[in-house]
Amino acid sequence: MKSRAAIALAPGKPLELVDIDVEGPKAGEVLVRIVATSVCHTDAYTLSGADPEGVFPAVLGHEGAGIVEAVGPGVTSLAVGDHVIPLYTAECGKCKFCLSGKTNLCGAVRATQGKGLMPDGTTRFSLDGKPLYHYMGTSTFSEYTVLPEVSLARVSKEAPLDKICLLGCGVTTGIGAVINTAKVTPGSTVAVFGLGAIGLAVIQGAQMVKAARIIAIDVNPDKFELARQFGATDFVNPKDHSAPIQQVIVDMTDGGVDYSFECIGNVNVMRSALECCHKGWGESIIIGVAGAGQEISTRPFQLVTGRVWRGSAFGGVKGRSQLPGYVERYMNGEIKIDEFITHDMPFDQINQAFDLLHEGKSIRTVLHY
Ligand code: NAD
Ligand code: AHE
Ligand code: ZN
Repeated sequence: MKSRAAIALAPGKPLELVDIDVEGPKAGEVLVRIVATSVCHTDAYTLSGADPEGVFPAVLGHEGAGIVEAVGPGVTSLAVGDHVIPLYTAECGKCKFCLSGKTNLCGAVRATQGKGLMPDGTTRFSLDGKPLYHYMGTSTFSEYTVLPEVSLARVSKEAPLDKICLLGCGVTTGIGAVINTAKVTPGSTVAVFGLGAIGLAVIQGAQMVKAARIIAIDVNPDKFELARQFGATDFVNPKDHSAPIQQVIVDMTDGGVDYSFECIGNVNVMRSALECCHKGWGESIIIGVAGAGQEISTRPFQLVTGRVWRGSAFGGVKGRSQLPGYVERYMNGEIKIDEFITHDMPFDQINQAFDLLHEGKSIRTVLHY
C-alpha cells in the first residue's frame, strides 16, 4: 500500500515528504495507522548523524499513537481496531531481560531494531523499489507502519491519540525515571538539567512523589515558566553564574541534592549533574543521549564518596504491561500531557516541528496525519 511519510534520506538534511510503499505485516507483525506523532530530540539526534545506530534512508519517528489496521499470522494479543502506542522498548515477557525483574529492556527484537530492520532482517518500507530502513522499531513518521507485536501497547479506546502519543516517549520517560529508576522519596531535593519535554516530565514526576525542592536548570530562561507550572521551586540559568554550575547547586542546597537528572545529552552537564549530588547518598540519573564518540568522566573519588551514577531508558517502564496504566492515569487527571503540547500541525509541516525544537521554541509539536 501507499503511505504518506517523511523520510530521512541523509544525515543533516530536512526530511522529504513522499508517498512510500509499505508491505503488509508478516508473521508476528502488525500494520498500524498512525493518527498522531510528535518529534522528540532523539529523532533530531539521529537525523543529525550523531547516532551510531543511525542508518539512512530511513523512516524516523518513535513518539506516536494509532490504530491497528491488520495483523500478520500468529498475532494473538492484538486485533484490527485496537488503539496502540508503539514501543521502542519492546516487552516480549519471555526473554532473559523480561524475566529478570530488574529491567524494562527486552532482548526480543533489539538487535535487528538497531539495524533499522524487522526481526526477520528485512524492511517493510520502500521508495521507487529501493528499501527504506525502519527506526527504533517504530517509524511513526509514516502514516502506515509495521511493528513487531511485542512492540505495541494496547491502550484504552477512550483516550485521545493526539495526546497520548506523548506517552510513547517523553512524558513516560521523565516520570518513569523519577519513580522507577531513581525511586525519589518524599521530601527530597531534586535538580533537573534541561527543561524540554523530558526535563519537564521529570519535574512532574518529582512533584507526584512529593519532592520538597525541585531545582530547574536551563540555559534558555523561556523554559522556566512551564517548569514552575509543573512544580519546580527554584530556577537556575548557568549563564548567570561564573562558578561551575555544580558548585552553584551545592551552595544552594547545603552540600548537594539527593537526586539529579540530566535531560540534555551533554556529557559535560552529565558530570555537573553527578557532582552536584550530596556526598554519601546523592544519585544522578542520565536520561540524555550523547553522540557517537562522546564519553563521560569524573574523579572516581566522586563515586568513592557515595555519589551514584545511573541511566534510564524509557523511564524503566515496561510498555505492554505498564503503559496502559499511564493512559488511565492521564484520563483520571493524575498525569498531565496536554501542557507539553505547545504546537499542533498537519503532518506535512514536520520540518517546521524540527526547527521549533532546535530553536528552543517548542516543547512538543503534535503532527496530525
Ligand atoms: P529538548 O531539546 O526539548 O530539551 C533539551 C533542553 O536542554 C532545552 O530546553 C535546552 O535549552 C536545554 N539545554 C541545552 N544545553 C544545556 C546546558 N548546557 N545546560 C542546561 N540546559 C541546556 O529535548 P528533549 O526532547 O526533552 O530530550 C532531552 C534529551 O533526552 C535528549 O538527549 C534526548 O535524546 C533524550 N531522551 C532520552 C530518553 C531515554 O529513554 N533515555 C528518552 C527521550 C529522550
Ligand atoms: N542508538 C542510540 C541509542 C540512543 C538511546 O540511548 N536511546 C534511548 C531512547 S531515546 C528515546 O528518545 C534508549 O532507550 N536506549 C536503550 C536502547 O535499547 O536503545 C545510540 O546512541 O546508540
Ligand atoms: Zn524520544
